[in-house]
Amino acid sequence: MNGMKKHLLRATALVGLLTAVLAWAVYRYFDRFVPLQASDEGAQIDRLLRLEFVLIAFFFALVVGFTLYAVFAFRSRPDEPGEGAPIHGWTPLELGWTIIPLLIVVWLGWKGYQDYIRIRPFSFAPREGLLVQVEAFQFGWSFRYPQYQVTSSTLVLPVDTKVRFEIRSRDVIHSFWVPEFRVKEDAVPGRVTYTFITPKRTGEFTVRCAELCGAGHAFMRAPVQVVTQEEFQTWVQQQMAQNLSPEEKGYRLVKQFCLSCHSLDGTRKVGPTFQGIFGRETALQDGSTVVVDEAYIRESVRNPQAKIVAGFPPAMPPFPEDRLSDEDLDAIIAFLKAFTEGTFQIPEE
Ligand code: HEC
Ligand SMILES: [Cu+2]
Repeated sequence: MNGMKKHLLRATALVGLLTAVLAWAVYRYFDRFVPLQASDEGAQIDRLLRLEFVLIAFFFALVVGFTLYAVFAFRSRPDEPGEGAPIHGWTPLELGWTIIPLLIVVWLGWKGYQDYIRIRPFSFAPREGLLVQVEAFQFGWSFRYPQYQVTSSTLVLPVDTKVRFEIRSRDVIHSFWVPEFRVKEDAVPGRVTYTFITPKRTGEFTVRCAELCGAGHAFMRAPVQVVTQEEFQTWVQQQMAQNLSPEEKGYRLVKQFCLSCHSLDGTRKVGPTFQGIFGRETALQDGSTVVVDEAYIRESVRNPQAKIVAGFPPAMPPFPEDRLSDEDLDAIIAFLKAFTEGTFQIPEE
């Protein structure tokens, strides 16, 4: 029995040593075996994965350590007769190696579940942060930012901002996956799935489809750019400007530059109202009249003193090109025309 104890001690020491070396290697080299970690959610997932690898290292060492030890310590020697005494069941050991792994697996399942609901809450999903609607199709991706009415084929995200993704599919099942963010979520036709990602470093990544969806599956990629929050705002503004119709753009400019003196609802302010302005006949101070057309508006903006409306002070400042480009002026004219004709609805704000 004394010999048995000695063997057990030595084998246990070997298992301990192997576990320590492997666990050290897991921590030391983990980063080399996974993609760059670029989101807060990814940090949680990596922590759990590392813990699992350490447990795996232990069980690997347990099996391999005892086996190796037995192979060397109990190898057959020339002077030894036949086999040793047979060993039959040992209930405490069998119960032990059933119950302990069971507890470990349940514990890991519980930890995984906690991380899962922290990353992707089931109910009362918070709507704070940025919302991005992802649409998957054979074979590509489209990203819509409903808060800004912007649609893009590149996924641009501000760093350190919690982003809620609403994921849809136009045709078959796809799966939204950016390996650096770790999180993955299926795009299922007829359903809206969702997930959350908080990018934590700027850089360029790639969205991949992680569900075999047809011949072009391998090419179903889209660029991801994580940028600073200021860069994101600039990008959104640019996209919004590109998306606006001339009338919308004109309306914004008028709101910005003109509505302090002109009204849209017929009210008389410092200057005449813009209500019904296009094509209206205006009486001028010098007794003549003029019909408001493009040329007249252009002149009124660039050189307001040229013609003064009767009954109003010559109080309008000129808007030279460095304040209002020709393009801006065209947009203003387009707006005033559409507004007069009733084809432009003032957006509610
Ligand atoms: C500081 C006040 C002020 C601002 C700002 C201003 N205007 Fe005026 N505007 C006037 C006044 C006063 C008149 C009437 C006297 C005149 O004709 O100069 C006028 C007249 C006009 C007229 C002629 C109206 C008519 O009934 O014939 C047009 C067109 C016009 N403005 C366009 C604009 C546009 C477009 C902007 C913005 C880019 C603008 N104004 C900004 C004060 C202003
Ligand atoms: Cu796909």
